[in-house]
Amino acid sequence: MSQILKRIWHRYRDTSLFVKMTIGFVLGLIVALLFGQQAQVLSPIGDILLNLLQLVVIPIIMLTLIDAVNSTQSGRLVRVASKTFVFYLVTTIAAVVISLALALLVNPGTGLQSSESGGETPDPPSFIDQLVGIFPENIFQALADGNILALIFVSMVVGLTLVGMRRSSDSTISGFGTLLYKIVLGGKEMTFRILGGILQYAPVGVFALVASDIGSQGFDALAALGKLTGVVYAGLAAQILLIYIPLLLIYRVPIGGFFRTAREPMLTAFTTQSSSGTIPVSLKATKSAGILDEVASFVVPLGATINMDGAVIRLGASVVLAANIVGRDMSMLELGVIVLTATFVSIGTAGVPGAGLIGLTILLKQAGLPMETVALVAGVDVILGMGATGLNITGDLVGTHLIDKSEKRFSRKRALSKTEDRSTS
Ligand code: DAS
Repeated sequence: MSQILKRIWHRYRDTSLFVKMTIGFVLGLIVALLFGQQAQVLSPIGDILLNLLQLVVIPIIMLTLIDAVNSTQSGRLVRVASKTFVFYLVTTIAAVVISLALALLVNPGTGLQSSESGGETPDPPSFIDQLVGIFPENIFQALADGNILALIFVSMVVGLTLVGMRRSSDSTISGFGTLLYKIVLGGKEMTFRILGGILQYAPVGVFALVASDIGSQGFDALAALGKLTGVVYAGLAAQILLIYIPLLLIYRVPIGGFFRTAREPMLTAFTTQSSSGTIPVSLKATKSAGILDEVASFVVPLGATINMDGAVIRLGASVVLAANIVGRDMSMLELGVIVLTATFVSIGTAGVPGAGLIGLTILLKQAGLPMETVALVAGVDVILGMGATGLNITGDLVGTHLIDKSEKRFSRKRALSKTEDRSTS
């Protein structure tokens, strides 16, 4: 008996994670269709997966970033950071523009009326508050809040301090530095091993999440908001086809190779609806794809926090829906303001399930549109959130691949010019 169980376990363990997760996804969909609301009983099994992924997010971000800062030159760090910000800003603006253009073409929401109240509207976090929040007064509070920007800041400070200690001319201090760095490396290895174990549970969690989330959402709302859902999914596809794939081609990143690396994180994001929970899976994928550690460890967590192309696509389309419900024609100026506001709202939106609805509340308030749309859109939140989160992560991974490619080119060029200098002197 134990031999049979062992064999089944080995078979399961050796099957690719993507295949296992796809099977979990399909089975979850079948259960949702068969049992509808009743499938919600499975939600604790899915919540365990979300919790386990969140459990390793903080140590993985901190340890990989501290290691990256220690194994790279400061010039590269500054270059990577600037490229990351430019890439994320440009692709997010492109995403809102695509979504608004599609939504204005199809006009979702005409003929619809919202009935329920959207409830209290939270005040949008100001840009200054978000900026100040990057510098935490209490590291434990920042960790407990899952404040990833603060975490990135603290990890960079710790990493740079360790670099200074290791280079110190005082042998005691450099000894401490080396010891602490070894602990970081050991901790990183340990965390990735734990993640490997968690991912064995992922297919079961994915099955339960899909069954309970899709089952609880029901399909009536989908029929009523079919146009909105169609616009959002068309926008997600357009972002991949018109922005990501051309960029990958320009940078000569093989498309097949990219999607092979990205498919596990994409499926994890799609099924868990959590960009932040997907960070460990993305980092594992980029590691096995040979992406520079110093690139992935910075670009991936930052992207999961501030780069939300999928979220802005659903925000843009939902705003047009809200305007159509009240029969308001938006001017070019209003649309321009929405592009900018949606970009900032997405930067401040947490990478957790349902975050898109909070972002929408803030955006509608800013645009002076009816808050009740939130209650209406909530009917398809899971369906939209799945696609949006999947694209959010795809955008982060495209950025990671492009920046990795450009950094590798830069290093090659520099090495070449150094050899030329040496041979001419
Ligand atoms: N769930 C959010 C995320 O994790 C995106 C969204 O809800 O739009 O990225």
